[in-house]
Amino acid sequence: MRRTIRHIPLLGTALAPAAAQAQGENRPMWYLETFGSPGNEITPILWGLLWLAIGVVVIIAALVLAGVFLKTQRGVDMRRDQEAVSPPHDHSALRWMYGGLFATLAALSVFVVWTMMTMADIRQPDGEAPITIAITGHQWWWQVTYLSEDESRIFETANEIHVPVGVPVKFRLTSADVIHSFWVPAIASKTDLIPGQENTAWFRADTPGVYRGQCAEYCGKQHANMALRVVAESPEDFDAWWDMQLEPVEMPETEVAKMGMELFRLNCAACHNIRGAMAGGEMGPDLSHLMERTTLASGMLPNTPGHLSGWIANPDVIKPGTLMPRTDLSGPELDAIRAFLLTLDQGA
Ligand code: HEC
Ligand SMILES: [Cu+2]
Repeated sequence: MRRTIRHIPLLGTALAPAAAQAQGENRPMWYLETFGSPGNEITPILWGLLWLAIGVVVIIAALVLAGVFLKTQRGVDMRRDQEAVSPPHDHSALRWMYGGLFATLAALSVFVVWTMMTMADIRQPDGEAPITIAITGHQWWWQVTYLSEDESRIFETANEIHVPVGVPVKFRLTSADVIHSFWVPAIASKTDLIPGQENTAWFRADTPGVYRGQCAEYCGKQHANMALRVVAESPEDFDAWWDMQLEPVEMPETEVAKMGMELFRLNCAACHNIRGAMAGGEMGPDLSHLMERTTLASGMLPNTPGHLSGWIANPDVIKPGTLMPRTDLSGPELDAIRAFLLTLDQGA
């Protein structure tokens, strides 16, 4: 028993998949152990409340048991002594009630003060946050815009958010349709994305890795499939990734990919933009450098040629209710579009 109790604070470490321990590995939705701020400041409160709750249950259970047993020993035997049917008031019982009230107030006051101090502490990052990312929630994907004072360095991507480790990043959060909520539990708490309003948040990832996030406010049929990934990498890798995003995509070389590009322009560009290749709409995710993303459809599918084919042929079968329509293209036409999409890698 003692062993079990001693290990409970380490549950976070014990239960997380072993792979997550290695540097730069995938980390699942997990909030008992955090890898950055403000999660690092908030998680001790969670553990504190958990231990408090466990303590309350144990103490109450002990008191109830004590009450039961003490009562049997001291209790009145009504069969033998009819006079004692209503025992005299025992005012000493009040001591227990006042004691309990005081203990509750004291414990909760500690948590109120601790929570308020933590809230004040995490309102702003310690120091400058040099990077600002605007995120717009859509049913059911994340539009991600990297902002910069230098307009030529602004770009857009979707669903996968790269950040440098050790550097605070600010977020400006809004929604294009209904209320969503931005949540990457291993690094930060939730912030809602509300249509017509801009909320701000920040976080700093301290350990390289890929952290799974999730929309945390029910937003319709595919809410559960509105995942996101935070890729925390070294500042050098992050800068290289940003520079890569600014590269225009290479024009397709093969005949089939060229045909695919034309078909894309006709059938898909109304909703999808590809920087440097064609100006497109904003109804769907920006597909510039699509092949540099590891997943499709907001974390639903690994980004492989097979899944890409399946998705563009029949998005509604994979993600029922998705706002990407099925197009009436023939097999060869879809193959051509896929050949074009597969060229959207690092670029020149
Ligand atoms: C009416 C707008 C619309 C049209 C037309 C459209 N799409 Fe989409 N597309 C979307 C939306 C919305 C999503 C996001 C779906 C989701 O994740 O729920 C999406 C997602 C995608 C994705 C996944 C991107 C990612 O990073 O997850 C690909 C690839 C894609 N579309 C390709 C295409 C191709 C190819 C065509 C043309 C055959 C096309 N789309 C036509 C709206 C559209
Ligand atoms: Cu949602």
